Amino acid sequence: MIEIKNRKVIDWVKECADLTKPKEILWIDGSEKQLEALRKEACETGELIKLNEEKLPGCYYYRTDPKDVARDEKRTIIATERREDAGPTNNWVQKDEMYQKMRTLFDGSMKGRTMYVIPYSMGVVGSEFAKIGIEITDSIYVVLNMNIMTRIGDPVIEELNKGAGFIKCLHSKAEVDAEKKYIVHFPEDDTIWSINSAYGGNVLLGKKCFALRIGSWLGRKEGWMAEHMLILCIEAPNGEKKYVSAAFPSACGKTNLAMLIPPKHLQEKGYKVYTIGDDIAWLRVGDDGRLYAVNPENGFFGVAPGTNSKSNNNALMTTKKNTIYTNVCRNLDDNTVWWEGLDLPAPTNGEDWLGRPWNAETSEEKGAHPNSRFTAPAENCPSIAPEFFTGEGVPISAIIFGGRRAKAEPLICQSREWNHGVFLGSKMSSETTAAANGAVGVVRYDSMAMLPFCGYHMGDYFQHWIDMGKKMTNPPEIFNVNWFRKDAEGNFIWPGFGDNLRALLWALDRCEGKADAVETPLGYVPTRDSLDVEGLNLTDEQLDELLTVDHETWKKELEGIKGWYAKLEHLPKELTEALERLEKEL
Ligand code: GTP
Ligand code: SPV
Ligand code: MN
Repeated sequence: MIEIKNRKVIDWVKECADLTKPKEILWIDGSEKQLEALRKEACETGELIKLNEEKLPGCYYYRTDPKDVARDEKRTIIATERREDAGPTNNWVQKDEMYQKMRTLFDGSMKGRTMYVIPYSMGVVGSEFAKIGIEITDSIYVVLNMNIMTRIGDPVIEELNKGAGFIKCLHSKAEVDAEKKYIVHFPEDDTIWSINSAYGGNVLLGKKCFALRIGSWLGRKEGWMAEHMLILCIEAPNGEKKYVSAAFPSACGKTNLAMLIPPKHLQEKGYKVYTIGDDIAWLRVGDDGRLYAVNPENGFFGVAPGTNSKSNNNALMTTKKNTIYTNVCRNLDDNTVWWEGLDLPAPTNGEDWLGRPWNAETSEEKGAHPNSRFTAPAENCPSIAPEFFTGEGVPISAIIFGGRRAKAEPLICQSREWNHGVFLGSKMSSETTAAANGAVGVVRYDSMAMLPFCGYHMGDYFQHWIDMGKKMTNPPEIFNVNWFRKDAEGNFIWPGFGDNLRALLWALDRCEGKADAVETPLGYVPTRDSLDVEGLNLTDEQLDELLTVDHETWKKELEGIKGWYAKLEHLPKELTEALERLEKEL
């Protein structure tokens, strides 16, 4: 490893060591030799289990504390000087008070342990979009995950030695005490402190904490956007490439859409889809007045259950090597992994996510936790786009918002223009999933899929969207989708997954003014004939249900949106006007 010369880094690392009192400090250089030693150590202590080297080379198994299986929104805090900067949707504590409380918790939290220092880059090192973070942690699991999810090693140190700024990320698993768990952001100080968790989004601080919560704060200040979005590329039969980004709440289909495999008849026509990102997008306005996006991550921390060769074969292939599996079910017969929905024989001699014996034939409970995950390098993905590796940013033609709604929201709907699109995103609601602690299946407003991730006042965030629109001469078209409409029997009406490409192609056609649409109070929805439903066996009634904006239903939805807006304290007038127009048209 090259020597770190940046004084600010050296001083900050010392400060953290003085507070947490580790027995030693290890700088992570990203070398295979060092990583391999850490994997070996984690296997010796039982923190990790090495999986079948022939079937799953370089793969490891990890189990969290049973109370530490998802993001914890109640314990996620934005600590600023003034409450109004965090806004009504974030948990807020005055920052000095929070520092004091956290210092008490961190005091000696690494006693007897090694403190790992991980310099990392979000984005391709040295690219226009890239930003640096340093995560200090006492968890080997975090080191190994950060190695997959971000770019680490000497090139990052070189940037720091040139004087690059960095986000200060301090994590300690401490005692993994659920009652003392806090994930705290100090956006005014470029600082994140997380303690008493060892689960993904709470501890891989480059991800939701930096790339979204601190990122959104910086984006507002510096004139760019940090969004909970996938990025994909659609190549038409004539070779033309178009780029789409899409914001869906947690466990609502980003990874699946980003890696989609076109249905057969579209493959035969020559359509291809490539993956650029599955969770986070950083977006900037280019010199040509278009919006450009990069994926700041280097891997995928994806939902395992439901992933199979039919729903998402690209994800499955991505996880065949150098992957860490968290809280899935283990097959003891061949030391491999399994989860609900995987199209491989379920183990009869297995171990569930809690480490208990598990037999598919007799066990009543699930083998894998519903929020069990894989951490896999993006370079493994068969559909990864070359643009992912350049870090230059791709021009976005369409932005898609979408939630998980059994009723009300149509399959796809195009906004009238940018500000109306911002309105569609702001009124997004979705059923909660296992990705966060708490009840599952409860509909809540989750504007732009950013409710848990916006690091500042949601009203100001909407204003930022409006302001970004003004900076673009050629903005993306904005759409809203819903893959999750259910019929009276509770079955999904739309086949979803690869077939979602049909809706995306309608959207891209609309961007060029090509496809037909019906105007509704919500915006433009496809005519029955303009959406490609070849081979789907949808009845006319089903198609109508997917494409109809029912006025009576939407009058009720309107009341919900009003309630949501009332909570947000202040809102751009463009949005309140859009709401009034919707009411009038209904
Ligand atoms: P995070 O990583 O939590 O941000 O989630 P994500 O948005 O990437 O979610 P993901 O793609 O992993 O999807 C989560 C769940 O949604 C899985 O159980 C999928 O099987 C299911 N899912 C994804 N796409 C579709 C779809 O088009 N239709 C239906 N019915 N289910 C889907
Ligand atoms: C999400 O919950 O949206 C995730 C997983 O992508 S985590 O990294 O835990 O936030
Ligand atoms: Mn996510």
